[in-house]
Amino acid sequence: MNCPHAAARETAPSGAAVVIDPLVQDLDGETARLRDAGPLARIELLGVPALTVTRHALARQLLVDPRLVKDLDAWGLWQRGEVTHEWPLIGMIDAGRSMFTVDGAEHRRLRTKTSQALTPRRLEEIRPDIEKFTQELLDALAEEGKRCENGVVDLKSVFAQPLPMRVVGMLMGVDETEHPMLMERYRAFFSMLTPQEERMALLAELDVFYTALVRERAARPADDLTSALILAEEGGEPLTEEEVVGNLKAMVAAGHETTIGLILNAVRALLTHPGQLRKVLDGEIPWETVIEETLRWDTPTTHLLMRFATEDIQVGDAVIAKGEGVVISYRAIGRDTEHHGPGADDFDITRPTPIRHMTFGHGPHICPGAALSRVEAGIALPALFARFPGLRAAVADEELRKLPVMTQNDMEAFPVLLHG
Ligand code: STR
Repeated sequence: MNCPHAAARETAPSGAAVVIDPLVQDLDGETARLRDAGPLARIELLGVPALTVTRHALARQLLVDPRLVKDLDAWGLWQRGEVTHEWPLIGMIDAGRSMFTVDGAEHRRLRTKTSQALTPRRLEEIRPDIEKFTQELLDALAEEGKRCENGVVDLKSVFAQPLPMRVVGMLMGVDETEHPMLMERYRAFFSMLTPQEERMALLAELDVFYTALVRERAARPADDLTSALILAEEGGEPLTEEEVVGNLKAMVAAGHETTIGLILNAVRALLTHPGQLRKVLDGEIPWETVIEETLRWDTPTTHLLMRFATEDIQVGDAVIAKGEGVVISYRAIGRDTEHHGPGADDFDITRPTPIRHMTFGHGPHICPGAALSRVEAGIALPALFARFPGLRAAVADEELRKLPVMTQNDMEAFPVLLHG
Protein backbone atom coordinates (compact mmCIF):
# COMPACT_ATOMS: atom_id res chain seq x y z
CA MET A 1 0.00 0.00 0.00
CA ASN A 2 1.24 3.40 -0.90
CA CYS A 3 0.84 5.74 2.04
CA PRO A 4 2.85 8.86 1.27
CA HIS A 5 1.99 10.72 4.44
CA ALA A 6 3.14 7.96 6.80
CA ALA A 7 6.23 7.38 4.69
CA ALA A 8 7.21 11.03 4.89
CA ARG A 9 6.71 10.96 8.63
CA GLU A 10 9.07 8.03 9.04
CA THR A 11 11.76 8.96 6.60
CA ALA A 12 12.25 12.64 7.07
CA PRO A 13 14.15 14.44 8.28
CA SER A 14 16.45 11.50 7.84
CA GLY A 15 19.82 10.81 9.36
CA ALA A 16 21.04 10.32 12.89
CA ALA A 17 20.34 13.01 15.45
CA VAL A 18 23.09 15.54 16.09
CA VAL A 19 23.81 15.29 19.79
CA ILE A 20 24.21 18.77 21.27
CA ASP A 21 27.06 18.81 23.80
CA PRO A 22 26.08 20.73 26.97
CA LEU A 23 29.71 21.71 27.54
CA VAL A 24 30.53 22.49 23.91
CA GLN A 25 33.70 24.48 23.33
CA ASP A 26 33.98 23.97 19.57
CA LEU A 27 30.92 25.90 18.43
CA ASP A 28 32.16 26.05 14.83
CA GLY A 29 32.32 22.25 14.76
CA GLU A 30 28.82 21.94 16.17
CA THR A 31 27.52 24.54 13.73
CA ALA A 32 29.05 22.72 10.76
CA ARG A 33 27.55 19.39 11.87
CA LEU A 34 24.12 20.97 12.17
CA ARG A 35 24.41 22.64 8.79
CA ASP A 36 25.45 19.33 7.22
CA ALA A 37 22.45 17.62 8.79
CA GLY A 38 20.10 19.66 6.57
CA PRO A 39 17.65 22.54 6.87
CA LEU A 40 15.52 20.64 9.37
CA ALA A 41 17.77 18.45 11.48
CA ARG A 42 17.15 15.94 14.20
CA ILE A 43 18.94 16.84 17.40
CA GLU A 44 19.23 15.43 20.87
CA LEU A 45 19.28 17.77 23.85
CA LEU A 46 20.40 15.89 26.96
CA GLY A 47 18.55 12.78 25.90
CA VAL A 48 15.50 14.63 24.60
CA PRO A 49 14.81 14.46 20.84
CA ALA A 50 13.79 17.56 18.90
CA LEU A 51 14.08 19.08 15.45
CA THR A 52 16.11 22.14 14.69
CA VAL A 53 16.04 24.65 11.87
CA THR A 54 19.49 25.42 10.46
CA ARG A 55 18.67 27.58 7.41
CA HIS A 56 17.70 31.23 7.22
CA ALA A 57 14.95 30.73 4.62
CA LEU A 58 13.23 27.89 6.46
CA ALA A 59 13.38 29.72 9.80
CA ARG A 60 11.85 32.78 8.18
CA GLN A 61 8.98 30.65 6.98
CA LEU A 62 8.42 28.67 10.20
CA LEU A 63 8.69 31.67 12.53
CA VAL A 64 5.46 33.06 11.08
CA ASP A 65 3.67 29.70 10.95
CA PRO A 66 0.81 29.80 13.49
CA ARG A 67 0.88 26.01 13.73
CA LEU A 68 4.10 26.31 15.75
CA VAL A 69 3.37 27.57 19.27
CA LYS A 70 5.28 28.32 22.46
CA ASP A 71 2.76 26.60 24.72
CA LEU A 72 4.59 23.80 26.53
CA ASP A 73 1.35 21.82 26.82
CA ALA A 74 1.46 21.28 23.06
CA TRP A 75 4.64 19.18 23.44
CA GLY A 76 4.00 15.45 23.06
CA LEU A 77 6.94 14.44 25.27
CA TRP A 78 5.69 16.75 28.03
CA GLN A 79 2.08 15.51 27.71
CA ARG A 80 3.29 11.93 28.06
CA GLY A 81 5.48 12.75 31.05
CA GLU A 82 8.65 11.81 29.15
CA VAL A 83 10.04 15.29 29.80
CA THR A 84 9.65 16.64 33.34
CA HIS A 85 11.13 19.32 35.56
CA GLU A 86 14.14 17.05 36.01
CA TRP A 87 15.33 17.89 32.50
CA PRO A 88 18.00 20.62 32.85
CA LEU A 89 16.67 22.70 29.94
CA ILE A 90 13.07 22.87 31.11
CA GLY A 91 13.66 26.34 32.59
CA MET A 92 14.29 27.64 29.06
CA ILE A 93 10.71 26.73 28.14
CA ASP A 94 8.65 26.64 31.34
CA ALA A 95 9.43 30.26 32.23
CA GLY A 96 5.97 31.34 33.43
CA ARG A 97 3.25 33.10 31.49
CA SER A 98 4.78 36.01 29.60
CA MET A 99 5.22 37.40 26.11
CA PHE A 100 7.92 34.72 25.70
CA THR A 101 5.54 31.80 26.21
CA VAL A 102 2.19 32.91 24.71
CA ASP A 103 1.01 33.39 21.10
CA GLY A 104 -1.73 35.13 19.15
CA ALA A 105 -3.94 37.92 20.49
CA GLU A 106 -2.87 37.24 24.08
CA HIS A 107 0.73 37.62 23.01
CA ARG A 108 0.03 41.06 21.58
CA ARG A 109 -1.69 42.02 24.81
CA LEU A 110 1.35 40.91 26.82
CA ARG A 111 3.91 42.53 24.58
CA THR A 112 2.54 45.89 23.42
CA LYS A 113 3.72 48.01 26.36
CA THR A 114 7.18 46.55 26.26
CA SER A 115 7.70 47.10 22.57
CA GLN A 116 6.37 50.65 22.90
CA ALA A 117 8.87 51.35 25.67
CA LEU A 118 11.77 50.08 23.58
CA THR A 119 11.34 51.91 20.29
CA PRO A 120 14.43 53.71 18.93
CA ARG A 121 12.73 57.06 19.69
CA ARG A 122 12.04 56.19 23.34
CA LEU A 123 15.54 54.81 23.70
CA GLU A 124 17.03 58.19 22.81
CA GLU A 125 15.75 59.33 26.22
CA ILE A 126 17.95 56.86 28.07
CA ARG A 127 21.01 57.21 25.85
CA PRO A 128 22.65 59.67 28.31
CA ASP A 129 22.19 57.15 31.14
CA ILE A 130 23.80 54.39 29.10
CA GLU A 131 26.68 56.73 28.24
CA LYS A 132 27.14 57.54 31.91
CA PHE A 133 27.15 53.85 32.95
CA THR A 134 29.65 53.18 30.19
CA GLN A 135 32.02 55.91 31.34
CA GLU A 136 31.79 54.73 34.96
CA LEU A 137 32.61 51.19 33.96
CA LEU A 138 35.50 52.36 31.78
CA ASP A 139 36.86 54.16 34.87
CA ALA A 140 36.48 50.90 36.78
CA LEU A 141 38.41 49.09 34.05
CA ALA A 142 41.24 51.65 34.23
CA GLU A 143 41.36 51.30 38.04
CA GLU A 144 41.39 47.53 37.81
CA GLY A 145 44.17 47.74 35.21
CA LYS A 146 46.35 49.68 37.63
CA ARG A 147 45.64 47.32 40.51
CA CYS A 148 46.13 44.05 38.72
CA GLU A 149 49.35 42.26 38.14
CA ASN A 150 50.71 42.92 34.63
CA GLY A 151 47.74 45.18 33.93
CA VAL A 152 45.57 42.23 32.87
CA VAL A 153 41.87 42.78 33.50
CA ASP A 154 38.76 40.75 32.77
CA LEU A 155 36.72 42.72 30.25
CA LYS A 156 33.70 40.58 31.00
CA SER A 157 33.29 40.91 34.76
CA VAL A 158 34.36 44.54 34.96
CA PHE A 159 32.67 45.94 31.84
CA ALA A 160 30.60 43.76 29.50
CA GLN A 161 28.60 42.04 32.22
CA PRO A 162 27.66 44.93 34.54
CA LEU A 163 26.70 47.33 31.72
CA PRO A 164 23.64 45.44 30.39
CA MET A 165 22.58 44.65 33.95
CA ARG A 166 22.60 48.34 34.85
CA VAL A 167 20.65 49.27 31.74
CA VAL A 168 17.95 46.63 32.12
CA GLY A 169 17.93 47.21 35.89
CA MET A 170 17.29 50.92 35.36
CA LEU A 171 14.54 50.26 32.82
CA MET A 172 12.73 47.78 35.04
CA GLY A 173 13.43 49.54 38.34
CA VAL A 174 15.67 46.92 39.95
CA ASP A 175 17.89 48.49 42.60
CA GLU A 176 21.64 48.38 41.95
CA THR A 177 22.29 46.57 45.23
CA GLU A 178 20.42 43.58 43.74
CA HIS A 179 22.49 43.39 40.56
CA PRO A 180 25.23 41.09 41.90
CA MET A 181 22.58 38.68 43.21
CA LEU A 182 20.79 38.66 39.85
CA MET A 183 24.00 38.21 37.84
CA GLU A 184 25.02 35.29 40.02
CA ARG A 185 21.62 33.61 39.75
CA TYR A 186 21.52 33.92 35.97
CA ARG A 187 25.05 32.57 35.74
CA ALA A 188 23.96 29.53 37.76
CA PHE A 189 20.68 29.20 35.84
CA PHE A 190 22.38 29.03 32.45
CA SER A 191 25.31 26.84 33.56
CA MET A 192 24.90 23.16 32.73
CA LEU A 193 27.14 22.37 35.71
CA THR A 194 24.45 23.53 38.15
CA PRO A 195 22.51 20.57 39.56
CA GLN A 196 18.91 20.67 38.32
CA GLU A 197 17.43 20.83 41.82
CA GLU A 198 19.48 23.91 42.55
CA ARG A 199 18.46 25.46 39.23
CA MET A 200 14.77 24.98 40.02
CA ALA A 201 15.27 26.40 43.50
CA LEU A 202 16.96 29.52 42.22
CA LEU A 203 14.23 30.06 39.63
CA ALA A 204 11.72 29.91 42.48
CA GLU A 205 13.78 32.46 44.45
CA LEU A 206 13.84 34.74 41.41
CA ASP A 207 10.06 34.45 41.22
CA VAL A 208 9.77 35.53 44.85
CA PHE A 209 12.10 38.46 44.20
CA TYR A 210 10.26 39.70 41.11
CA THR A 211 6.85 39.22 42.74
CA ALA A 212 7.93 41.43 45.66
CA LEU A 213 9.13 44.08 43.21
CA VAL A 214 5.83 44.01 41.31
CA ARG A 215 3.83 44.35 44.55
CA GLU A 216 5.99 47.27 45.64
CA ARG A 217 5.42 49.08 42.33
CA ALA A 218 1.71 48.27 42.41
CA ALA A 219 1.54 50.06 45.76
CA ARG A 220 3.88 52.91 44.77
CA PRO A 221 4.31 53.29 41.01
CA ALA A 222 7.63 54.69 39.85
CA ASP A 223 8.95 55.86 36.52
CA ASP A 224 9.95 52.42 35.22
CA LEU A 225 8.67 49.75 32.88
CA THR A 226 7.56 47.49 35.72
CA SER A 227 5.13 50.19 36.89
CA ALA A 228 3.98 50.78 33.32
CA LEU A 229 3.29 47.06 32.87
CA ILE A 230 1.07 47.05 35.95
CA LEU A 231 -1.13 49.94 34.82
CA ALA A 232 -4.23 49.10 32.82
CA GLU A 233 -4.03 49.21 29.06
CA GLU A 234 -6.40 51.84 27.71
CA GLY A 235 -9.62 49.94 26.99
CA GLY A 236 -7.85 46.58 27.43
CA GLU A 237 -7.41 43.95 30.10
CA PRO A 238 -4.64 44.87 32.54
CA LEU A 239 -1.90 42.28 32.94
CA THR A 240 -2.20 39.97 35.92
CA GLU A 241 0.51 39.90 38.58
CA GLU A 242 1.73 36.59 37.17
CA GLU A 243 1.98 38.12 33.69
CA VAL A 244 3.89 41.19 34.88
CA VAL A 245 6.27 38.94 36.82
CA GLY A 246 6.71 36.72 33.76
CA ASN A 247 7.50 39.68 31.53
CA LEU A 248 9.91 41.12 34.08
CA LYS A 249 11.72 37.79 34.36
CA ALA A 250 11.95 37.43 30.62
CA MET A 251 13.22 40.95 30.10
CA VAL A 252 15.88 40.90 32.77
CA ALA A 253 17.13 37.47 31.66
CA ALA A 254 17.14 38.42 27.99
CA GLY A 255 18.40 41.97 28.40
CA HIS A 256 21.24 40.83 30.62
CA GLU A 257 22.59 37.63 29.14
CA THR A 258 22.48 38.31 25.42
CA THR A 259 24.03 41.80 25.36
CA ILE A 260 27.08 40.58 27.28
CA GLY A 261 27.72 38.19 24.41
CA LEU A 262 27.22 40.86 21.78
CA ILE A 263 29.75 43.24 23.35
CA LEU A 264 32.38 40.59 24.10
CA ASN A 265 32.06 38.81 20.78
CA ALA A 266 32.43 42.08 18.89
CA VAL A 267 35.60 42.99 20.81
CA ARG A 268 36.97 39.51 20.25
CA ALA A 269 36.21 39.59 16.52
CA LEU A 270 37.94 42.95 16.11
CA LEU A 271 41.00 41.99 18.14
CA THR A 272 41.45 38.83 16.06
CA HIS A 273 40.99 40.80 12.81
CA PRO A 274 43.32 43.78 13.33
CA GLY A 275 43.10 44.92 9.70
CA GLN A 276 39.36 45.33 10.07
CA LEU A 277 39.73 47.01 13.48
CA ARG A 278 42.03 49.57 11.84
CA LYS A 279 39.35 50.40 9.27
CA VAL A 280 36.81 50.93 12.05
CA LEU A 281 39.14 53.11 14.12
CA ASP A 282 40.00 55.13 11.01
CA GLY A 283 36.31 55.78 10.48
CA GLU A 284 36.19 53.86 7.20
CA ILE A 285 33.62 51.39 8.48
CA PRO A 286 30.86 52.32 10.94
CA TRP A 287 30.40 50.60 14.29
CA GLU A 288 26.91 49.55 13.20
CA THR A 289 28.52 47.24 10.65
CA VAL A 290 30.67 45.68 13.36
CA ILE A 291 27.58 45.09 15.47
CA GLU A 292 25.54 43.55 12.65
CA GLU A 293 28.38 41.33 11.47
CA THR A 294 29.01 40.17 15.04
CA LEU A 295 25.32 39.37 15.47
CA ARG A 296 25.45 37.25 12.32
CA TRP A 297 28.84 35.59 12.72
CA ASP A 298 28.99 35.05 16.47
CA THR A 299 25.43 35.33 17.75
CA PRO A 300 24.90 35.49 21.53
CA THR A 301 22.01 33.02 21.17
CA THR A 302 23.12 29.66 19.79
CA HIS A 303 19.82 27.76 19.94
CA LEU A 304 16.40 29.05 20.90
CA LEU A 305 14.09 26.63 22.73
CA MET A 306 11.34 25.84 21.74
CA ARG A 307 8.18 25.77 19.65
CA PHE A 308 5.71 22.91 19.29
CA ALA A 309 3.67 21.73 16.31
CA THR A 310 -0.09 21.81 16.91
CA GLU A 311 -0.57 19.71 13.75
CA ASP A 312 1.59 17.95 11.16
CA ILE A 313 3.55 20.51 9.17
CA GLN A 314 4.91 19.53 5.78
CA VAL A 315 8.37 20.97 5.13
CA GLY A 316 9.58 19.99 1.67
CA ASP A 317 9.50 16.21 1.81
CA ALA A 318 9.80 16.15 5.59
CA VAL A 319 7.09 16.44 8.20
CA ILE A 320 7.18 18.08 11.60
CA ALA A 321 4.75 15.79 13.36
CA LYS A 322 2.08 17.16 15.66
CA GLY A 323 3.51 17.48 19.17
CA GLU A 324 7.16 17.64 18.08
CA GLY A 325 9.47 20.28 19.50
CA VAL A 326 11.29 22.68 17.16
CA VAL A 327 14.44 24.60 18.08
CA ILE A 328 15.82 27.48 16.02
CA SER A 329 19.61 27.22 15.70
CA TYR A 330 20.56 30.85 15.24
CA ARG A 331 24.25 30.04 15.09
CA ALA A 332 23.76 27.80 12.05
CA ILE A 333 21.38 30.32 10.49
CA GLY A 334 23.97 33.10 10.77
CA ARG A 335 26.48 30.81 9.03
CA ASP A 336 24.05 29.66 6.32
CA THR A 337 26.00 29.76 3.05
CA GLU A 338 22.75 29.55 1.06
CA HIS A 339 21.79 32.92 2.51
CA HIS A 340 25.08 34.65 3.32
CA GLY A 341 27.19 33.22 0.51
CA PRO A 342 30.35 31.10 0.52
CA GLY A 343 32.11 33.44 2.94
CA ALA A 344 29.50 32.88 5.68
CA ASP A 345 32.12 31.48 8.06
CA ASP A 346 34.33 34.56 7.78
CA PHE A 347 34.02 37.64 9.96
CA ASP A 348 34.12 40.34 7.29
CA ILE A 349 32.87 43.86 7.86
CA THR A 350 34.07 44.79 4.38
CA ARG A 351 31.73 42.34 2.65
CA PRO A 352 30.13 44.03 -0.35
CA THR A 353 26.64 42.66 0.23
CA PRO A 354 24.42 43.92 3.06
CA ILE A 355 24.35 41.79 6.21
CA ARG A 356 20.82 40.39 6.36
CA HIS A 357 20.96 38.35 9.54
CA MET A 358 18.01 37.09 11.56
CA THR A 359 19.66 36.87 14.96
CA PHE A 360 16.83 38.76 16.66
CA GLY A 361 14.31 36.30 15.25
CA HIS A 362 11.41 36.99 12.97
CA GLY A 363 7.64 37.22 13.18
CA PRO A 364 5.52 38.08 16.21
CA HIS A 365 8.17 37.10 18.78
CA ILE A 366 11.00 39.07 17.17
CA CYS A 367 13.22 40.40 19.93
CA PRO A 368 11.56 43.50 21.44
CA GLY A 369 14.96 44.55 22.86
CA ALA A 370 16.80 44.54 19.53
CA ALA A 371 17.04 48.32 19.30
CA LEU A 372 18.16 48.54 22.94
CA SER A 373 20.98 46.07 22.45
CA ARG A 374 22.12 47.97 19.37
CA VAL A 375 22.15 51.21 21.33
CA GLU A 376 24.10 49.60 24.19
CA ALA A 377 26.71 48.02 21.93
CA GLY A 378 26.78 51.17 19.80
CA ILE A 379 27.79 53.16 22.87
CA ALA A 380 29.98 50.60 24.62
CA LEU A 381 32.20 49.55 21.73
CA PRO A 382 33.35 52.95 20.40
CA ALA A 383 33.76 54.26 23.96
CA LEU A 384 35.92 51.28 24.92
CA PHE A 385 38.25 51.67 21.94
CA ALA A 386 38.35 55.47 22.29
CA ARG A 387 39.47 55.11 25.90
CA PHE A 388 41.87 52.20 25.29
CA PRO A 389 43.04 52.39 21.67
CA GLY A 390 45.80 49.87 22.39
CA LEU A 391 43.40 47.29 23.82
CA ARG A 392 44.45 43.72 23.12
CA ALA A 393 43.73 40.18 24.26
CA ALA A 394 45.94 39.00 27.13
CA VAL A 395 45.67 35.33 26.15
CA ALA A 396 45.70 33.45 22.86
CA ASP A 397 42.26 33.22 21.28
CA GLU A 398 42.20 29.41 21.68
CA GLU A 399 42.49 29.88 25.43
CA LEU A 400 39.23 31.76 25.74
CA ARG A 401 36.69 29.42 27.29
CA LYS A 402 33.02 29.36 26.48
CA LEU A 403 30.70 29.08 29.47
CA PRO A 404 29.23 25.59 29.97
CA VAL A 405 25.88 26.72 28.54
CA MET A 406 23.90 24.97 25.80
CA THR A 407 21.80 27.75 24.37
CA GLN A 408 23.92 30.88 24.79
CA ASN A 409 27.30 31.88 23.41
CA ASP A 410 29.07 33.66 26.21
CA MET A 411 32.63 33.54 27.51
CA GLU A 412 33.83 32.51 30.93
CA ALA A 413 36.10 35.58 31.03
CA PHE A 414 37.98 37.78 28.57
CA PRO A 415 41.40 38.80 29.92
CA VAL A 416 42.70 41.88 28.13
CA LEU A 417 45.55 44.37 28.33
CA LEU A 418 44.23 47.89 28.26
CA HIS A 419 47.34 49.58 26.93
CA GLY A 420 48.70 47.13 24.39
C1 STR B 1 15.35 32.50 31.17
C2 STR B 1 14.68 32.14 32.46
C3 STR B 1 13.55 33.07 32.80
O1 STR B 1 13.30 33.30 33.98
C4 STR B 1 12.83 33.65 31.73
C5 STR B 1 13.18 33.49 30.40
C6 STR B 1 12.31 34.01 29.35
C7 STR B 1 13.10 34.78 28.31
C8 STR B 1 14.28 33.99 27.76
C9 STR B 1 15.17 33.55 28.92
C10 STR B 1 14.40 32.71 29.98
C11 STR B 1 16.40 32.81 28.37
C12 STR B 1 17.17 33.62 27.34
C13 STR B 1 16.26 34.09 26.22
C14 STR B 1 15.11 34.85 26.83
C15 STR B 1 14.45 35.50 25.65
C16 STR B 1 15.61 35.92 24.78
C17 STR B 1 16.84 35.19 25.30
C18 STR B 1 15.79 32.89 25.38
C19 STR B 1 13.94 31.36 29.44
C20 STR B 1 17.72 34.72 24.17
O2 STR B 1 18.71 34.09 24.38
C21 STR B 1 17.37 35.08 22.78
